[in-house]
Amino acid sequence: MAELTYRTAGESHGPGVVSMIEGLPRGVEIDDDFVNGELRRRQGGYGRGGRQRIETDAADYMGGVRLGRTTGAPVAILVPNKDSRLDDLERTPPVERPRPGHADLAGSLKWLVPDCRETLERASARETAGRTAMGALARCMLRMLDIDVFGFVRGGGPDPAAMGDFEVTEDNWRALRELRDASEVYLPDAAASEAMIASIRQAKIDKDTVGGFVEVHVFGCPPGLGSCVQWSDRLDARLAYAVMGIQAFKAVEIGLGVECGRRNGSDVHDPIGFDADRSGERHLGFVRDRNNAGGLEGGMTDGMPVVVRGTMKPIATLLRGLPSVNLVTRTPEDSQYERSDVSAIAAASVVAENVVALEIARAVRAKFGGDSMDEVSAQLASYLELARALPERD
Ligand code: EPS
Repeated sequence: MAELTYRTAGESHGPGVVSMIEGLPRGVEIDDDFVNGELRRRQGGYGRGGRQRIETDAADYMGGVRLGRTTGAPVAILVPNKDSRLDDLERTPPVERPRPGHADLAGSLKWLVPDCRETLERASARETAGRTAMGALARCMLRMLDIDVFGFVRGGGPDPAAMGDFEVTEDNWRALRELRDASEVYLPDAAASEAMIASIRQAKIDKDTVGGFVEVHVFGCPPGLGSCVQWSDRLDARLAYAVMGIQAFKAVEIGLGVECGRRNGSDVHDPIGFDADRSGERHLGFVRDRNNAGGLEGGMTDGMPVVVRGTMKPIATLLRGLPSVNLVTRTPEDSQYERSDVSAIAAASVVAENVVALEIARAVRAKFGGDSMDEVSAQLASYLELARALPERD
């Protein structure tokens, strides 16, 4: 069926992260190097903790794949955990001093247990290995339709110099991707990258943590993905849902985002032009000289690149602890330390890139239907042809 859904199960120190994605058509060519490359990138980045030296994440397909291609059946993926010790009570001791900012306290109250262990095991961002693998698979489908997704870290932390000052366009994103891949924090601006690394290094010395901003750009979306007819089908809403659903995210913006509230309409909305010579492009010739809308108007793609930005708070596990309360004695104590990251912003950019891809893929499946990649490609081509002939119709 053409409805794409995706779910995960698994704890940070359980046997593994299990994912299931349903609704991919038959015939998606799985690029193993790409999928496993995304999993490796998610494990990386300056400021990561000791766990990533233990794990070597890779996708193990348990269903829905044959001879390197999707069959149209649900795809089940296992990313095994090497640091599996959930039932070893000595190695997974109780956590009774909740970390402010983590799921610990809310989960303890929700499930009525003074030990935060089970809550934190599932709340852990280890789960994002599953969404990354599924998103990478969705991108294998999108690439077959000439839709590309590019994510990176824009900056973060207290130092203003740790913000990349560059524009992302259809023409420069591949070059930026090389710069990103040369940066230890996945920030495609050498000076800002150095400043951000310095902030993370200092935070480590101070037993503190660092958050930041990630950005995802999607190139090649045809117009009309998503819908204005029902709130839950608005693609901007779905993208916000998906990005906000990443652990530790506190804000999501589309295009100009929060800045829209400070400007008048003439300074926000993107004037529409028409250039017949460019009707072969995904915007069908309806050109814009800016993209404040972030490629989404009325909850639908307009043919311009889709631009999503997310804000990640600093990791809640501070080596120096924060004021908290012991859930058993109810007396004030500092929060408990569990091995963690000083910053996971680089990893978060990989997760954001891949969850955005999942939502774009979901919208593609909803609009073009079909059971096989051949059918999806034919439907897309036929829709673009009809849309180009728009002035001749009615
Ligand atoms: C993570 C693995 C975890 C944490 C991190 C994400 O490993 P461990 O707890 O064994 O050190 O480093 O989890 C969190 C940020 C969190 O909030 O729990 C991973 O693989 O991404």
